[in-house]
Amino acid sequence: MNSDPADRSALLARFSAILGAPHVLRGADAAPFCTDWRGLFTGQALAVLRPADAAQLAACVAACAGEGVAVVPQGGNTGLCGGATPRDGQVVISLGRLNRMRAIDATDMVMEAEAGVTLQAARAAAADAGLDLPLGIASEGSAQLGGVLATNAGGTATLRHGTARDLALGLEVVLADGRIWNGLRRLRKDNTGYALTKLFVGSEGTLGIITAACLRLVPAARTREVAMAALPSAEAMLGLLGLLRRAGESALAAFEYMSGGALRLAVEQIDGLVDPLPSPAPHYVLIEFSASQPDAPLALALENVLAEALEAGLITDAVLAASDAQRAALWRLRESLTEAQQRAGPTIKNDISVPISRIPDFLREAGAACTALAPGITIVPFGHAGDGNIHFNLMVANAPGQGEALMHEVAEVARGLGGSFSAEHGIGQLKTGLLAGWRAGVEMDLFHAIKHALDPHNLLNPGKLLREHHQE
Ligand code: 2HG
Ligand code: ZN
Repeated sequence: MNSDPADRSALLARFSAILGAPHVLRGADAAPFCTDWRGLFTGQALAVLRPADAAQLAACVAACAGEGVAVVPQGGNTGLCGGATPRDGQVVISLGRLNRMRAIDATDMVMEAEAGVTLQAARAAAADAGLDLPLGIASEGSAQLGGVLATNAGGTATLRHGTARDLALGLEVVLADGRIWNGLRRLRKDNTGYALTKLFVGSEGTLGIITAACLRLVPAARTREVAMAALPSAEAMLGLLGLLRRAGESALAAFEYMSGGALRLAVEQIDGLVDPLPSPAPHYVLIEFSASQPDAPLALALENVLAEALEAGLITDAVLAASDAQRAALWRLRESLTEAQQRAGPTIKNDISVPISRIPDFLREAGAACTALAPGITIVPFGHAGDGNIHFNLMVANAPGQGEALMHEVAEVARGLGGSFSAEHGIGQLKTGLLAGWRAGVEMDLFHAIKHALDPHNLLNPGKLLREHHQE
C-alpha cells in the first residue's frame, strides 16, 4: 500500500472528479460516519464518499483498488457490531444518496430499490401498493436496505417471513475491482448456477457492495390484533406459543419476549412508556396476529387463546389492544428496549439463538453462568422468542473488565444447547474472534477461500467478519 500523502492527494482529487467535491467529506464532516451507533469503535477515515449511483460508486472502488486503499460500505450506521466503522486511512462509502425506489410490481409482488432507501421508506412504498416488505426492526427509520441485506437483518417478522436473505430475489453489487454485477432478477425460481444473491446477503460488505436489490413482497395486513401477556415462567412461554400456533399458525405474526427487568428498565428510561399491566411479572410476551383479509376474526381467536392460557396457568394477566394507538403503544414498549439499555449504561449484547424448545434452558443456564462469574450483574434479556433469538443483554457497569468473559460464557451456553452466538446482528469487528473459534477448520477455510476469490487483495471491509490473518 502506498502511504505517501502526495499520492493520497491524487486519490482524493480523483474522488472529487468522480463525485463532485461536496460529496467527498473529510475532517468534522466525516466524523459522524467514523463512529458506530454504540460508540464502541472509531477510526479516522481518509474520506467519506457519497456517490449518487452504482456507476460513481464503482468508479470510486476502482480508484481505491488501483491505490490499494480499503473501502468500508456504510448504510444508516445502525449496526451493533462495528461492521460499518472504518479503521484509520480507510475510505467510507456512504450509500445514502442511492435512494431511488426503482419499481414496485404488484403482480410479481416485487420491489426493486436502491441500497440507500431506508427500510421505513421501502415499507411505506410497499404499503402504498397494498403490499408489505415484511421486515420489522426498531431502527427502520435510519437503517437502509443495503445494510439490512449486508447484515441479513432479522427482526420481529422472522417467525413468519424469514430474514432479509429470504426476501432477497436479486442484487446489484459492486465488486472489489470496480466491476458491477447485475443480478437484479425477480424470479422465484432460478437454478442458473451458484446462488450469488444468497452469498452476498449477510457478507457484511466483505465480498462486494450491494447497490440495489429486488425484494419479495407479501400482501399487506388488513386486520391486526396485538396483545401483551405476563407469564409466571419461561417454560410457560413454550406452552403459550403452542396454543397460539394451534389457534392460528398462519395468523401469528410476532411472538416477542421481554423479561420483567428489560420492561421495567424501558419504562424507567423512556418518557411516555407505561406498563399496561397492574402488577410486575418475571416475563412478558408481545403477540401479534395479522391477516390480509379485512374482516378476519382475529380478536376473538386471540381472546380465546388468552383465556385458555389463563385457565391453564400459562399466563397470569394479559391486555388486548383495542385501537391503533394502543397497538402502537404496546409495540413501542418492545421497540424501546435497545434505546433504554443504551441510556442506562454500558451493555454487553449477546445476540444468541437456540432451538425454540431450549429457550427456558438457555435463560436459566446463561443466567446462572453470568451470576456465578459476576454476582450482582443485571441481566435484561428480550428478543424474538418465536424464532429462538434471544438478546441476552447484560448491564455491566458493576462488572468492570468482565465483558469478554461474560460474552464467552453466554456463547458457550448457547453452543451447548445447539445454538449460535450471532443470530441477527452479524459479526462486524466485535465478534471476529468468536467466529474464528466457532467455525474453525473446514468451514473457516471455505470462508477464506470465498473471500480470496472475490476480494484477493483484501480491500473490501477488511477485518470485518473474518480476522485478517488466517493460516490456510
Ligand atoms: C432488537 O431486537 C434488536 O430490538 C436490538 O435486534 C437488540 O439491542 C439489542 O440487543
Ligand atoms: Zn433483534
